This record gives sequence, structure tokens and C-alpha cells, in this order.
Amino acid sequence: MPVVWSDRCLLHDPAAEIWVGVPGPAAETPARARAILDALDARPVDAESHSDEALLAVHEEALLTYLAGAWQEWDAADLPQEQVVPYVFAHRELGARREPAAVWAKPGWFAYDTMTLVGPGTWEAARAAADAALTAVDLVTGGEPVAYACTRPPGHHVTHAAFGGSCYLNNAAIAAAALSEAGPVAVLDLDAHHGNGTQEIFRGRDDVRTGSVHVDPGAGWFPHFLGFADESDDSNLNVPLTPGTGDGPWLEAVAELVGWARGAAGLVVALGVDAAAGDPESPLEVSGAAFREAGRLLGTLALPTVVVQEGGYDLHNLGGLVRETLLGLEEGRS
Ligand code: SP5
Ligand code: ZN
Repeated sequence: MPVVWSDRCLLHDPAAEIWVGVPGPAAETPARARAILDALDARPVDAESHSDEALLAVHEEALLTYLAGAWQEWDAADLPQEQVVPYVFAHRELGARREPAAVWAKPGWFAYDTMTLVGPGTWEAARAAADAALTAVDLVTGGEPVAYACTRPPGHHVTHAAFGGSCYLNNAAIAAAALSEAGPVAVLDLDAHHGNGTQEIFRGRDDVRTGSVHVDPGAGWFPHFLGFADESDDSNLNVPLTPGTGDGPWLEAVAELVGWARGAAGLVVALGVDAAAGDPESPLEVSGAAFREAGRLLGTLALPTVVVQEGGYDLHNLGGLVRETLLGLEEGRS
């Protein structure tokens, strides 16, 4: 299957993420993409640039405008922190109605955590990842059964107007909106963390249904505020799992998501592989063999399928996990 990629995705290189107030090493690094591309051993298709129209189908224009210029205006303000990071947040109880004036207050209007820093190449990389997702959609609408976009930075935590969770633009949502022009779409999210951005973007829309299997936010895991089973409705299905969950129950959840997608005319897979045992960012314990089986289950839908990369942080296993899933997807279709 075609692997879509842009070298510009390497330009986002956050040296650190700030967690509990302290900068630590970033988990979402350019090395992740290199590890995936090495394991796939494919000659990638270059992402083609697309207009902002496809992004505006899911994101507020103010978010795009802000992200496009955030680092430059921050840099010009000569602040003690090199990268853009919030220090105040537009908490719902404030009843705030407008973007603040200060360069150092603006991140708190658009960002919802301190782990998602904006540096000199962040926008270019995020924009290139969205282009990769849209190029994969073009390939699939042009007749390819499946296309994989090696999107980095990832996207599924970004809502209509707010970014976080190491994500800046919701690549899966952008792909789903584009693919939905050809008929109803299901987005199935296997990342270990709940796809809260995608859920929020498509909430109540009957042309795109969303489903996510992830570690239970109620057990203390990111995105903390969302991903509970009781958020499920006619257009959304959440399957939260207990920390430590392994292959059997995880695959049952994947099968449930696959059943939920039946009837759609197109599929977007938000493929995070951080549910794998050994991943430093999640307590799920899924094996490589189970990722292959998950791929097979998804493949049985036999739908035009766009796969976009989300998380996965164990550099030694990351590429192999993606490869297993994609091989499973091809096996399931045949
Ligand atoms: C795309 C994706 O997988 N985003 C997930 C971001 C979740 N990050 C949560 C980080 C929580 C704190 N990690 C601290 C590690 C300290 N060693
Ligand atoms: Zn994740």
C-alpha cells in the first residue's frame, strides 16, 4: 500500500514537554517517524500540498491563524522560554469571550496543556502532516484500497479550536471530513489515549461516526477529562480499558469498534500503537501479534481505508508495530 510522507514532518522538534511544571524530554520526536519509515521499507509518496479549505472543514480559522504565526510572534517578544507554552488558561468558569492581547497569554486561549510546545518548525510540520493525510485520501478516492499517511506530529487530541496532547492539527478528522464527501465515514482510533479531539469535532454529525479504544481516563490517564463510556451516543463509541489490559480484551474492543463501523462507506484508522506492552506513555499491554490481528479485523470491513499515524513512543518496537498492523489490514481484506 502507498506510504505517504513529507520530510517537513521532521521540522517539529520539541526538545522538551512540560509536565507537572517541569520540562522533561519530549516523547513525540522526529526519531519516531524515522523508525516507522525504516520498518516499512517503502518508497514513500510525497505529500502534496492542499489548500486550507480541507482544514477549515474541521478547525476554526482562528486556531489555524494562531498556530501559523505563534512561534514567530513569541520569538519576537523575547520571552525567557524559547518555545510557545501557556501560563494562563481560558478556563470555562472564566466565561472568557475573546483571544487575549498579550503574546504570552494567547497560548492559553488555544492550548489545553503544557506538554504541546510550539517551536520554529511546528507549524510547517503539522501542516505537512495534514497534507500527508489529505494525499492519502486522494489516493483512496482515486482507487487505492488502502493508503497509510505517516503523520507526525499526531493529531487526534485536537478539537475544533483547541490543541494539546502533542497534537496541533487533527489529521484523522481532516482526512475523515474529506473522505466523507464520498459517503458516510467511520473513524476508528486504536491509540492508547482517547481520541477526544475527533470525538468533539464530529459530535452529533451523522456523516462521520467515531469510535475509540483506550486506557480508562477514570483510572488517571490522559486526556483525563474525556473518553468515558457514557460519552457514547448515536455517533460516538468509547471503549475504555483498565490499565494492564492485554490482547484478549483489547481485541474484543477492536472487534466491537469494527462492528460499529459497519455500514460506513469509508474508514479512517487513527493508528496509535502506544497500547503496546513496553510503551512508556501507556499501561496497556498489547502484543505485536494482536496489532496484526487488529489490522485483520479492520481489513474485514473491506472499505476504502485511510490510515493515519497517531502515537507510539517505544522507538525500538514502534516501526514493527505499525508494520504488523498494516500487514494485518492487507491480510484481512484478501
Ligand atoms: C498522540 C498521543 O499519543 N498523545 C498522547 C499524549 C499523552 N501524553 C501524556 C503525558 C503524561 C505525562 N507523561 C509524563 C512522562 C514522565 N516521564
Ligand atoms: Zn496516544
